[in-house]
Amino acid sequence: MPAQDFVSPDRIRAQFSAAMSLMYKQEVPLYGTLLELVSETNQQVLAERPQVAEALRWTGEIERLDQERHGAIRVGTAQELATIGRLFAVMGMQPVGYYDLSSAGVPVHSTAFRAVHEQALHISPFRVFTSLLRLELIDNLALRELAASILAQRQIFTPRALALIEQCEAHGGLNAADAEAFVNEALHTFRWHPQATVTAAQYQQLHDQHRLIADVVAFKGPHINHLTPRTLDIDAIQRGMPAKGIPPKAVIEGPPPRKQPILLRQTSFKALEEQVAFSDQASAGGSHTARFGEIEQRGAALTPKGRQLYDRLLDAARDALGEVPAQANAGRYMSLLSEQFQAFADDLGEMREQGLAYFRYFPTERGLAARDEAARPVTLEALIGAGHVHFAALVYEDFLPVSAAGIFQSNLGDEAQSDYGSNANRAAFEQALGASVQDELALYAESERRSLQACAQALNLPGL
Ligand code: OOG
Ligand code: NI
Repeated sequence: MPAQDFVSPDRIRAQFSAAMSLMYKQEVPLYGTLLELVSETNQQVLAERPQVAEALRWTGEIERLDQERHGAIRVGTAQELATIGRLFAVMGMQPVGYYDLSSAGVPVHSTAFRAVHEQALHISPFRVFTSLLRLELIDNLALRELAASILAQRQIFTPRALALIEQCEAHGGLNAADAEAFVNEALHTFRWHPQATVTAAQYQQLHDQHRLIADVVAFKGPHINHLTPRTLDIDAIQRGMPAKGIPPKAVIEGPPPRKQPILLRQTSFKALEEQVAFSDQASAGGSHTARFGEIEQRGAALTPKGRQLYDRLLDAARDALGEVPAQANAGRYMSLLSEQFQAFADDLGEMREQGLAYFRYFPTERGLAARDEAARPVTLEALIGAGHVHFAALVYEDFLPVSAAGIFQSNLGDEAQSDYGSNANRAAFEQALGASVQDELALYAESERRSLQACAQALNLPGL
């Protein structure tokens, strides 16, 4: 088949993201309510804060905002992870970053599947935080074997999905009809199955070890456990949730409120209690809490220097609090956080001068008008000073391990604290995946470099 008949992976991803949103709205109606709140809030921010709208117009994020969301799944075996990686590759999603959650008492390690080029991200920024269960961290050998044998029996992909993945790999793409079929088939892997694959007693055993183990092992597939829209004002959402009947978690994860948002702020609402039929029951007699809702606000991607500062300030706030942030200490935690982050410049110009964040650079009309003048400025600083080049923060496309741990915990219930030591094992994760994960910082640096090159070219300069 000629390659021009193939649908671009970015379009397949956009279709898949929309289909997932539709499915999750049906499965978890509160997600639909949350989408309405996010959309109202975003409209209000865009209307009331023209500088926010302006910044999003420069980067093109304004066009992707309404369809921007991430999801999360947890798989049980290396084979499942490797195949999910191939499924995501059909949609142009690659594994980026390694997250160790064991140190936070969750027996998984994870990556984010997402598009990596700014043009692809512009078409669809859909990302999926994907965790692999680490049975090797469970010290109860009998339970470990039980879990492994249950997982070995399930097939989380439909035969047609597998065939279409192979076809895509063999031919280099999918045509429109096959792409549509692929989206429908892939959805099955992510949907909720009320029939468990285990007996009520087995479920209880798995659950008693760790609620997350039951969630991964006891069902037919890795149901999507949340889908997260992007808001422009997470504090407004957090305040607005109760009035819509959505109970938020106690604290917003990530940095404190700022004029210039950095990285990622997240809040979520508690998991639903869902009816489950165990394999020794004819009808739904049990229940399981798995799925929840989450909201995110994204800001500037930080350089290694900025990230180190972020990590240091976050640690200092948590140390000063002396306990895990929760309902009872939420107010104190937020003020400690704001206090610490006084040390993090809150002005884009200063953040750039101090090398704390990544940026995208754009030629301005004035710059373009002067591109052939002999006396025009030629260095980046002079071009910015003369208004020939505009800069905007490069948006963070990834996740944060401490925040992710907080999201896991709020969903698992605070009683589920376990200790797995600190067991990062990126090599084992990559071996299971059958590929290495990309370095997110290198991706941001490349994106920034491409924007400088494009600027130089547009302004008729040899380089910047
Ligand atoms: C994933 C939790 C992490 C995030 O946004 O940080 C996450 C999970 O609960 O499976 O989604
Ligand atoms: Ni999430």
